Amino acid sequence: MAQETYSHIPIIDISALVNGTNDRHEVAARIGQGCRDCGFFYIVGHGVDKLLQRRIEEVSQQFFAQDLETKLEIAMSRGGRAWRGYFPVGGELTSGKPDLKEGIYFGAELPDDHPLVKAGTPMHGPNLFPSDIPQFRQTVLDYMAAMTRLGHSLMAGIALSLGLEESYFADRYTSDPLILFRIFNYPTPSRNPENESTLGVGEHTDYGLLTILKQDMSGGLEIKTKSQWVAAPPIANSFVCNIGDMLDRMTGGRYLSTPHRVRNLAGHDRLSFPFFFDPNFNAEVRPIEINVAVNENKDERWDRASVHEFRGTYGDYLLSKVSKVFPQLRRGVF
Ligand SMILES: O=C(O)CCC(=O)C(=O)O
Repeated sequence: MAQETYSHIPIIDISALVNGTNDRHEVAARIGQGCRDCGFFYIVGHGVDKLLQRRIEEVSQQFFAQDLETKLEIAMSRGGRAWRGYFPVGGELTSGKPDLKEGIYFGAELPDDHPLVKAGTPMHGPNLFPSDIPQFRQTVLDYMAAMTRLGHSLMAGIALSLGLEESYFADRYTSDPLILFRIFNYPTPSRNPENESTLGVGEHTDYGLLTILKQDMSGGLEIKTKSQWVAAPPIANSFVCNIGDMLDRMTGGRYLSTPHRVRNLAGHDRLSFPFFFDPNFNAEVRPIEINVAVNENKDERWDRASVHEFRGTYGDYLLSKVSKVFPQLRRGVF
């Protein structure tokens, strides 16, 4: 049972980082502390337009309120190798079991004649947008642009927190980041859950560098710190940030990729908007310091896999993960 506390999760005002003032070094130090202590932190003072946040909520509510047949007009099976579009409740298996959520996957909007798309690179291509909600497309594109800017600022802060030059990640991994954006709708678990998981998202860690999550006011996100599940409840106009497996790998386990899950106990649908700011698909992900003692935790990890033993590009890592959570789509994509 999760405890109703978020005392372990720091709330950090990042305005100095966003504005590039001298105080950003203190902000960076607080971020570093959060990454080491629990791998999660809230941010406020981020400067993301409130109207844009309201718009993304509104178009998402409109989308999910439609009947299944209409939503399936942009089904993921139509997104091909770009891995985009809608999946219905039970369509994603985060930790081997169907999640109690429906959602839409987006990424950088790339035209069919983009070289990476022409080359058939998985996870690259055009998005699928509903045709009957006029503001949907532009709102999602505006939101992804705002989150990408925020991701660059936060990664500069994370670099400073590690004693690196501010542009460390941008220079090596994120000048052209792989961005993934998801909109999830979590229905209320049924009263008779015998054949149904009550978990909106099963226990997992995120795959890349940094996740920036907007959640509505329903609650339900839980994180596992020191084997104990702790609630990460909503705080108005904040985002929840957490680091992923690649930053855990790069830092030799000093910055934690912490397991988390979602249970919607609100009694009504819950909306969330995770944005993943990750290394370029073709970037080989290497430890920041070679020969440093690695804090290996594969025996405690949800997937019993070592992020430190992994060798290869971020694309290799990502594809090995997503093909497990969407097994029915795997054959069409690879
Ligand atoms: O919906 C949430 O609050 C979290 C979603 C999540 O954990 C994920 O997409 O990795």
